[in-house]
Amino acid sequence: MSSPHRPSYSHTALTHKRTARVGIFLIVAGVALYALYGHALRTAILSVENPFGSPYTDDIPAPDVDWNSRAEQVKGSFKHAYHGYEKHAAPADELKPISKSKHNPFNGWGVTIFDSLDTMHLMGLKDEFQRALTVVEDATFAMPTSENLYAPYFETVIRYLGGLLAAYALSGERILLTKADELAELLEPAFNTSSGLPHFGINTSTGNVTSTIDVGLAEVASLQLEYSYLAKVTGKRKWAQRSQKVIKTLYDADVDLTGGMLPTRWNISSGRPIGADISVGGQADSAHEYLLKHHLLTADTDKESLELYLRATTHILTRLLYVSPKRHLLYATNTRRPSRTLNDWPTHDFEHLSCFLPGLLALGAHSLPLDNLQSRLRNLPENHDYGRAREGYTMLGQQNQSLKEMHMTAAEGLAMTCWLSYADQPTGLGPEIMRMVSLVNSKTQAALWIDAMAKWKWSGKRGSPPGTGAKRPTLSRQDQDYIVWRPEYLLRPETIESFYIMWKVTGDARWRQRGWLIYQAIERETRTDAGYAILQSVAVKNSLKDEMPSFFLAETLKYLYLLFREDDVLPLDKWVMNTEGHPFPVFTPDL
Ligand code: DMJ
Repeated sequence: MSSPHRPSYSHTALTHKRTARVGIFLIVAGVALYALYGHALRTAILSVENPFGSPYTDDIPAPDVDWNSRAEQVKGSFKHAYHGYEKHAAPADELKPISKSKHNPFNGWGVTIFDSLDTMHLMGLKDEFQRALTVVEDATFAMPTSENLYAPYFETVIRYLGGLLAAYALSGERILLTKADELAELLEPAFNTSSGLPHFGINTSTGNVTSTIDVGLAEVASLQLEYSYLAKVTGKRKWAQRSQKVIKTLYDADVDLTGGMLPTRWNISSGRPIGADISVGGQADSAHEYLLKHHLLTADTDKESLELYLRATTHILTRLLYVSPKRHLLYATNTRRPSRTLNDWPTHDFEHLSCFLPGLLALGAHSLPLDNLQSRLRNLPENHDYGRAREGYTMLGQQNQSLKEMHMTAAEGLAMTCWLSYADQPTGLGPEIMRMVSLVNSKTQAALWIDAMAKWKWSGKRGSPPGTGAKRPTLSRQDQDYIVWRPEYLLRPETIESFYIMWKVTGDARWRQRGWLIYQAIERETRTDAGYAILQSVAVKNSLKDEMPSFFLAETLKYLYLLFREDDVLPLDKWVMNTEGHPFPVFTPDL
């Protein structure tokens, strides 16, 4: 007889089975949920709401701020980072700032040195610059080990070639140009494609190239500045032809499906786009940037790139900008289009990488005759017929604001969201990706910015345009209107880069002060004995990770330094920065 207090064996077995099934279900569900929401979950668990108090009280600078002394402090930070690299890692690529060791993610040729050359020159660090030149003199650009089978073409161009050329432009040191030309020769196998779009990677020792045919837009279309300038200073026509062929391939491509904007994936054999996904961030960012910048660098002579830029920005302003439901944050989404017949699907992700966009829009609004394009273009935007491009342009024209104002309004709103992405965090540093909350309930949802602008106009233009105006930072996750989707802070430059241009274009000192607050957060949260380290999470104090990317010295610290310096070292109408923050002087092409 079984005891009344003890369940029978079979009952126990059944209960165990059920418990096991429930357990397995919970584990599977847990794994699935973690895979889907892992980053956000980690942030939510690890962060305690407002554990450190808001780091920001005021973004209006005191009238007596000594900006030059702030620039000097940034120079001190650069020295700390570079000396740490020299001591523990040189001549390898990058410093590991916690373990005080080194690693070689970019061919092992000393990328931190090449990427830092022009920043050192601008900061007047003569000894460091001379020491770096000795490494440049010895460079052979051979692949050092079998681990580094291929030099990634894009990274090699923007960091090494761009770094050499900008340092040459600033210093006139001939060896820098000689080495730039040598490197470009070694990269030549990349252009062994009928489209003129480069291969993803090259082995500079053997001439072998990667076999991938499907390559990201940024990787195939971010070389025009470097090659056109190289042609100018060497007098070699073939470098100009490399750049021109890429522009022609992009210009001739059928981009009806994406409203005239360049999609994210490209077939380097046919020179045609693959699919119709669009991004202003990862995989695409610098290609959009080079459309405007190549037009400006070539003293406004490259009309095709300008036309492509107008198509891209028209699509961005009318289809990719949204205003969040509660806090009215302006953001730029990426879109996916799974097949020709389906509609674009907005991801509502706003990436740190996309925070270059406000600066780009402001630079365009400042430099282009946006409301008098006849003076510059034969094929005017209103005559375009790339799917919805003409429709988009008409929509912009109906806003009762000049095109210049529209571009500047968008720039201001986007830069504000990029700023809040920093100011809202306990560390004061911005995450890699925010996923914007697009739907609260049927009445409260994100709106296309262009629709919100039209509504604002018809209701009498009360208050500031949608997505702009003063907004207070908040540490309350509920009020933020976004989820921190990827919580890392990678010492990236884009937000500071945009503040620099916003400051130059608007003269509004709040952009400088916001830059100062971010600089203080970098010092407080990321500094180590040997340099500066990226963070695993912007919500977690001391979540340092052992990496110091070279773009921190090439861009983040350079833009901070330039933002604070009182004199105009690189006037916007005379110098154009490549996507790695390397400045080239404006010139008229003769090749
Ligand atoms: C840099 O290498 C360049 O700015 C590039 O265009 C994007 N990624 C990094 C910085 O975030």
